Amino acid sequence: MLKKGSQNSQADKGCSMYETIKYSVENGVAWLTLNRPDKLNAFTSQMNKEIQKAIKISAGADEVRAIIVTGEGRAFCSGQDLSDVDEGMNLGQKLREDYGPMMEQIANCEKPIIAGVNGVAAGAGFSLALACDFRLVSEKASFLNAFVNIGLIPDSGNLYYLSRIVGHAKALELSLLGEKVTAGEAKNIGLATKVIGVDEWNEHLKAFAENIANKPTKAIGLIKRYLEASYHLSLEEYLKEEAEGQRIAGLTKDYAEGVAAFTEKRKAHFIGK
Ligand code: T3D
Repeated sequence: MLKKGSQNSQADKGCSMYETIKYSVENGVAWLTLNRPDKLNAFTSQMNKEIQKAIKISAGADEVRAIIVTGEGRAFCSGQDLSDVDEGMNLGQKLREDYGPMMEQIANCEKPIIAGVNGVAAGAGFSLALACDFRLVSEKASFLNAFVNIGLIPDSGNLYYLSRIVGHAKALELSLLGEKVTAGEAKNIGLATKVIGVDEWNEHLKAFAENIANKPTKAIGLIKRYLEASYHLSLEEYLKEEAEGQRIAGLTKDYAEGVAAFTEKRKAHFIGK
């Protein structure tokens, strides 16, 4: 059986434990807002760890059935804080210690994660948006694979996700040229799930997240797990794993509710169990 990373079962709604992000839970949705607007929400080591913690808590909390990651102010995230790096720094070590664990935490989370891309997403901020399951994009937002502009390679899983989402040729183009992608182009190349007008931003983001939070959460987690596994397994191995996944889904209360609702010709009320 395919296993995902261990998750904390402790629910925590308080914001007081965070300094670089804001965290709250409402109507089954955890809102994780990057909160360094004067630096366009650039990552620091502390922010990497706080995001990791908030995702872990959300993953283990029964009342959370969807997660939104968004940014405070005019940006989503401008990537690594470039005022917080020293010449000669071991960037490989920084990735292993800060970015890698954060990206693994996101990848292992079986709850749906929505990037609410409210403004520019650059460098590792772009990678963060790519790692999410959906990218809801404000019409004033943009994406920038900024790494090449400062002599680095795209990191934090960027090439892994980007090539899967937009294909090899487009991933190479965005990574080698390091030019901004507008919200409209992001939609055309399959990077944006949906582009939202500025006036409808909050309302639409909330509605999208609450809609998915009301779906059968266990099945959603299994779908995420098995889609990812499909890239690494032979068809024979995959079909064996898939049967195990469906065995698990078939034991959930939500499956029973889904069938009952169909039979009774009513809307299903899923509880995420
Ligand atoms: O290095 C390692 O540790 C390894 C890991 C690397 C991961 C990475 O993410 S590498 C890539 C790092 N990010 C970038 O290279 C992007 C840098 N930023 C930009 O290219 C532009 O700021 C944006 C395209 C994101 C936005 O442009 P614009 O014109 O809207 O805003 P701005 O005027 O450039 O920035 C506004 C302020 O935010 C400005 O500060 P000031 O002058 O008002 O005091 C600017 O310095 C600051 N800011 C923007 N991005 C960063 C930043 N400060 C620190 N780090 C940033 N990444």
